[in-house]
Amino acid sequence: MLANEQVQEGCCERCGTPVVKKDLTQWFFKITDYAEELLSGLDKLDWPEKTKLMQRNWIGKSVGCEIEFACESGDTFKVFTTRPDTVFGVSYVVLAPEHPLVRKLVSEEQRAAVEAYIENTAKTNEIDRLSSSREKTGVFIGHYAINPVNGEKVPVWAADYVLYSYGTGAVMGVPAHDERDFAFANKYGLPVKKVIENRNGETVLPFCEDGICVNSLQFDGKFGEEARTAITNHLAKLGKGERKVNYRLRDWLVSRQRYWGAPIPVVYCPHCGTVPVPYKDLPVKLPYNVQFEPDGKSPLAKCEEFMHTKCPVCGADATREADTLDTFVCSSWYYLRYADAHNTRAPFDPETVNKMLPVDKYVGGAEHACMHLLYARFFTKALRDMGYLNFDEPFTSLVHQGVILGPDGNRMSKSKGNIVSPDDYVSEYGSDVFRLYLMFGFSYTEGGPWSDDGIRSAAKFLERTERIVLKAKEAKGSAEHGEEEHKLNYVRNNSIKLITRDLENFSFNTAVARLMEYVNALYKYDGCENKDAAFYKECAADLVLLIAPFAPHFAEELWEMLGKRYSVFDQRYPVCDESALVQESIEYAVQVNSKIKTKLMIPEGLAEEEMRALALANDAVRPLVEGKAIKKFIVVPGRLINIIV
Ligand code: ANZ
Ligand code: ZN
Repeated sequence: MLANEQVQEGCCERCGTPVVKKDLTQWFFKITDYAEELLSGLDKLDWPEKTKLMQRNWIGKSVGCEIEFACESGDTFKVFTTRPDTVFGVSYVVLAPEHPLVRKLVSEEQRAAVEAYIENTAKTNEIDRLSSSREKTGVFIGHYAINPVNGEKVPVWAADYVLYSYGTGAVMGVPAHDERDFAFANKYGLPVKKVIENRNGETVLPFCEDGICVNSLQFDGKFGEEARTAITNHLAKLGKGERKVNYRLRDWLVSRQRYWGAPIPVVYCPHCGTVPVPYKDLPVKLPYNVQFEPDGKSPLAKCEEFMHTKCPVCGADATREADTLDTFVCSSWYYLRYADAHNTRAPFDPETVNKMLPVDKYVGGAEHACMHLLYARFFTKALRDMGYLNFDEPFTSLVHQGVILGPDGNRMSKSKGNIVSPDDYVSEYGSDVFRLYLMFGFSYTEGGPWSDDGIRSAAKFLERTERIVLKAKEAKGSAEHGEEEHKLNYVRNNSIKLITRDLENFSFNTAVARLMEYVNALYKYDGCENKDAAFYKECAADLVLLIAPFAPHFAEELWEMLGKRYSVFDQRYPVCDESALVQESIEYAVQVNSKIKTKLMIPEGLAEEEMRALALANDAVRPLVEGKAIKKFIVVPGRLINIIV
């Protein structure tokens, strides 16, 4: 998993153990081995589309072809292209200035210019080099290469718009069909040769879309993908090319010259080279006695007691790795430790973790899209392949929370002076009111501006809730169940049903709105002359259970006040009684052959099919219709059913 540059094989001089000797460079994780799986795995994740797209772009898969060009010197190099269908239009090739062939092939006349160009390139960064607005520069190296499809001699240039770290670090220049190459060719007077045409015949250069091949010998007339496949196959037959998939994703450089971070558990022995710290000596702990002068050196490198150690293989004096790991390394697997936090023998026990995980709902900021969320996915896959995990993805479902803005609608910041401090509100209103407002005042995934009015109305709502629960507790009476009870029971069950659904969807603001409706319904019932006190208390108890996730301390107190057993959180969350949701019933007169036989309560809005079943099954009707063909079934909505047999 760990890779390090400049690898040398060797053996420990004392014990003969084969070891890998490496220079003190930096450590990488080989995340690129997982590029394809990290990409394809996204499809099955329940994550925001935007975040998945960011990861897709970050991984940056591109399917194309590597084509080999031979030089006059006999050297060869490969270019990576996504447009092999344009290979007959190559009028020059470009090597990244860092490409080793540049110095090797450069002619005597061009040497000084090329050296100066290489030196200049070293001062620029990748982002600038790739910028499309930046003027393209380059230098002819005084050497030529041969186009493998037509034997044409094309000049070799060095230019910094080609990155050494991507693809093969070399590009074929096709000015007629690539914006960048077009600008470059115009600037340096290189030929522009059209090899792709628009279907409608009007081809304005540079023409960069898919089109029909022209000036391309046997490939003339082929279009887009078909042409690319045919030319790639042709090149493969010549032994000059092959299909190739490239990824933008780079290996993960994890070495940091910092104190804060997990030490890299590696020891350098003069005899054995690079030796991993054995499992029994893990974790390597950070020393306390460190100096933090900003002198560009790792703080650990200056801590003698940390640095000096013994080689775990041969016991000789050895030194520790002075760098620490990128802190994203820790956040890539902390979720596994959560499931087994008290384990003193190992980071986690696979059996425990496999039972509990993956995480079925993960909440975090969208800014983590391409770092934490990608690294954690990589770690999960790597640990799976090492036999520790039996799942492929760490977070099955992901939600990004929104941001609470300052009252002025801007992101809170000291410089804008718009910071809202939770502590001030918690001490004035309590944490439950604060929490309830956060739930009610914003869409969870969108956030929005803070409002003092909003928090005041949250406080009022809890007061109103407390009063109605008290009233329910004190209520008297044992009224028969009638319309009022029916109505309240409807709102109660409807609230349970919709709040449960809202909670699952992270739609907390609508859930609180439904709680408010339910409280209103309770007040309405409280105004009734005759009440069923037992039923009323049941309804109030459900309200307390429903509100508990939003205002936990408050709910616990109300629960106690109702005389219920501690704790409100040990109770079952209310479950909707679907039968209570059946709409009000209307009395229908039921006739058979136009003579009234009975009366029937039929729920409002029932489909005719179901009405028919109800009517025919009725005890007064069944004997009269059984075994007979029903000629007509007449419904007068809200009043009457007439069955003609
Ligand atoms: C010839 C060509 C003709 C190209 C044409 C495009 C259009 P993506 O999709 O990002 O992978 N390229 C290849 N390696 C490069 C490097 N190291 N630095 C800069 N550019 C590089 O882009 C692939 C295309 O980017 C390749 O296809 C190559 O230009 C360029 F009409 O090859 B193309
Ligand atoms: Zn050793």
